[in-house]
Amino acid sequence: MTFCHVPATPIGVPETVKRDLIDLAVLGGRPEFTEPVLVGRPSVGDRARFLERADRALVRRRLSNGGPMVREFEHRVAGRAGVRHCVATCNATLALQLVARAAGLRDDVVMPAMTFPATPHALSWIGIRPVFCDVDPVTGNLTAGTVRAALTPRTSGIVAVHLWGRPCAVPELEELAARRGIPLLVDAAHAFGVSRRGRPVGGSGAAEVFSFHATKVVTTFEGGAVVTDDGELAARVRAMASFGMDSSGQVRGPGINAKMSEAAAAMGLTSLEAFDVTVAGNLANYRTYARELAGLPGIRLMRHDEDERGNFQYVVIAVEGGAGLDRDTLATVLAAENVVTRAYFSPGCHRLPPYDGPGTPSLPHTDRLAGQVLALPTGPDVGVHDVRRICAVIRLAVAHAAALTTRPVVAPAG
Ligand code: T4K
Repeated sequence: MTFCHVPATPIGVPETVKRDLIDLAVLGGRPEFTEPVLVGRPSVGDRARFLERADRALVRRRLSNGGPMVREFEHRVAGRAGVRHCVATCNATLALQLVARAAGLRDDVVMPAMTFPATPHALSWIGIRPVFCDVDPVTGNLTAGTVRAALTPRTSGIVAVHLWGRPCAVPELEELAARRGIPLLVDAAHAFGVSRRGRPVGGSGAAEVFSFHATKVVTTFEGGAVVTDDGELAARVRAMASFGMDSSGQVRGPGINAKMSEAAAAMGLTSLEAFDVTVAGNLANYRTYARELAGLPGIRLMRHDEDERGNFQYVVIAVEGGAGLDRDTLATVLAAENVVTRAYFSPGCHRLPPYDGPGTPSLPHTDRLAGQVLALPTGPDVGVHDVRRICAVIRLAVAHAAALTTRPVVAPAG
């Protein structure tokens, strides 16, 4: 197998130990890593297997429109998600649009602002108004309570998000949606392969949507999927994803082109084969971060609950007041060491155009968290040894927080 974790630190290379403030690259020291260590590295699996599959598509000259590899990928995704139906798409943004239309959403839809802009953009692009709700101050996930506070007489649905792949409060949200008589859709872009109390992400609400973007735990280069137990909804989504045509090729209604290609499915099947290895590596990294950052003042790791089986593709910390330095300063310190982080998700979507304006709701928990969160490198190219070195830099930065916030810290170019 060639899809084991390939850490940035080659075996045998001695660990750099930064001890003093002046060792930090942001103040002129040598960068901890010679090559960038990144958030979001793709899990491509066994490249030979991918090339073999891609070649098969070329030989059979079946490149798109529901080819055999797309069908196999859908079957495997449905199996992992424990649902009856999966419609693979060219990305998750279009999948969200398709399922929103297929489920009859219109007017106002409640969703968290603590998410990637794709969640609101997908809906607002098709004329639906995102109404943002706040989130739990600790987990960053929406709750039935925060949704309830944002409902309007025009609310036609709820779009929940499993933020960073940790399942949100689905049973409470399902109950709320049922009581209001509106559909619950779930943006599960981060949560492929995740389960809570044995219930896999995928079968909640009317439908859930996965992303298989390059940065996700399973990738199809670009890709997504709608998963559901509702056969009629799945058939509507499938038709809409192919110009409104049913399986006989007759146009039955509105549609667009959101199909997944065979090349994408070839990647997806190969990446899926690596899923368990990828998650095992991510879990080892997550546990190392948890151990190495434990007790560090003001650095709070976003934890997975004991009853969850995560995919651990996002390791996120909140840089709180006790750290003595803010998130952006820490990100700059890390960037100078060649540690590339991402402020997922900052600012909250309610602060972004076109949503920011006179009617922007006050979402204090979202605003606070958005100013604190930082996604740290993990994934197939990052090993526990790299994580230990990253954590050593974080510890040093926190230990010298006062000096770092008074001295000029220069952001590295690029
Ligand atoms: N809903 C939610 C909650 C989402 O988070 C997303 C997407 C969606 C819906 C929509 O899904 P899709 O329509 O995309 O299927 C990335 C992704 O582009 C985006 O898919 C993802 N969420 C979001 C959280 O992250 P950026 O702008 O942060 O990506 P970028 O280019 O800055 O790359 C991030 C890191 O990944 C860097 O360290 C570089 C590394 N990378 C990236 C790519 C593309 C690689 O190593 N290789 C690569 O090929 O948005």
